[in-house]
Amino acid sequence: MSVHSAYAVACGRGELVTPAALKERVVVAAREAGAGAVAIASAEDDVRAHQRFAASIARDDLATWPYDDAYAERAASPAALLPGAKSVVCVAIPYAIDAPKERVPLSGRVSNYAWATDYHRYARPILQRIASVLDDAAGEPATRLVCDTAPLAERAFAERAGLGWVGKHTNLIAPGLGSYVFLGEIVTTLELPPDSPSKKTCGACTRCIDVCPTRALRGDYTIDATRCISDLTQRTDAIPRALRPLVGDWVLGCDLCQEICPPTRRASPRVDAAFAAPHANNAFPDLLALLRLRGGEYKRRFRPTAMGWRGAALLRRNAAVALGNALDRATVPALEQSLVGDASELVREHVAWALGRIGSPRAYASLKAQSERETSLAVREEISSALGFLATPA
Ligand code: B12
Ligand code: SF4
Ligand code: SF4
Repeated sequence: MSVHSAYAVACGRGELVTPAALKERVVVAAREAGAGAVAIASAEDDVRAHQRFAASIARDDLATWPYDDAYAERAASPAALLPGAKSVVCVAIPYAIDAPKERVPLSGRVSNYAWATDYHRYARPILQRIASVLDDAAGEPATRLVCDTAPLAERAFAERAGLGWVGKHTNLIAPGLGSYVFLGEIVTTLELPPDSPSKKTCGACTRCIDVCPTRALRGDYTIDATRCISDLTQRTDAIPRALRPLVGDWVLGCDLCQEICPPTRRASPRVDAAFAAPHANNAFPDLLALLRLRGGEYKRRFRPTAMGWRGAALLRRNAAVALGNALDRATVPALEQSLVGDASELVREHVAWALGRIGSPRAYASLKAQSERETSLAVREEISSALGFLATPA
């Protein structure tokens, strides 16, 4: 009998511990480290999760992601991450904190998960603390940590562990904590008694589906991620023109389907102050300042947060879209400056769109002037489209 699958595993400190007692230690360590909930799943391959993931790839729901069927298969198999995996310890870390009270005019919205501490950094010590209990029991490394950092269908395993249920908005809802929770896992070669899946469901509720501005949620627990504002504001190429008006004032992520979700609204989890926005500007950034954002300030303000993943140009692009949607003629001079001076083609494209959407005589004149000196084909095409739109009688 291997030490990793026995009813009693040899503890690194020389004692014997039963799987049930080891599980108890894991639960205590998770609570002490700050997890809102912890539950155990068996590490057997999840055939249904693989099928659902493969189906979503086949529908092109994840076309903006580099996923293929081989990835989907790996994501459903903890043993592909850690050979000999027996159990997956799943934790939920609550992060939702009330929005700052002040909001300046012409500000954008950032999703709650990106206001403060980057969750990858926050989760790591929690997962390490739990893993050390298991490694210690095995007397050798017996764990692999995951928090959005490796191919693993995190929601599927959290659901199998009974941490909660996957709602129609496709987020895991943990009873008492709601869906504003990050997920993290410790895959281990040790056998721990698994917990049972939750019996709760969304029932007849359809609130998240009705509120989604882009119709990304189908209602059958699937999502077309290419329509989701969270994806649109994070993709590194152009946001499809038809979807830009629907992005509204979001400049990173979107919380609409969770804000409206009854079990999430009812929940009142204890949330670490590390997730509070250090300044109202992190939750509601000034759009004109964001349009001017450059490297130094970007690193200082956003690098410690989940807004700091994809570079300043992406945030300037998103500011341009939100300004286009704000339809405020007073922003035209600032947009005009960006159209002429922003070094990023991607940003200039979206600025051209914003000017076209605002459609004032000065916006028209700036587009016309830039159409004669613009060297990028993509931006010239965007300018033509904006001018064509403006030339169309209302
Ligand atoms: C790609 C990705 C995205 C994409 C695609 C999202 C999606 N729903 O697939 C985009 C950019 C849109 C996105 C957005 C967000 N994301 Co994201 N994202 C991921 C990532 C990296 C992979 C998800 C994935 O594999 N999707 C493919 C689908 C097919 O797999 P899945 O969602 O895991 O689905 C499984 C289960 O839902 C289940 N299932 C599916 N259908 C059904 C049907 C039934 C009936 C049942 C019972 C089960 C079930 O089986 C599926 C296959 O394994 C994960 C991290 C990870 N490795 O898991 C984070 C993750 C899912 N994201 C997370 C977060 C916080 C968000 C946002 C809330 C951020 C924001 N505010 O903007 C939004 C939420 C938007 C939304 N409504 O989903 C958290 C979710 C936490 C939670 N409570 O569920 C994760 C787990 C990261 C983490 N470690 O905390 N995300
Ligand atoms: S995060 Fe926003 S865009 Fe994405 S599914 Fe939810 S409501 Fe729709
Ligand atoms: S809003 Fe309703 S349908 Fe959507 S996830 Fe929440 S409970 Fe489920």
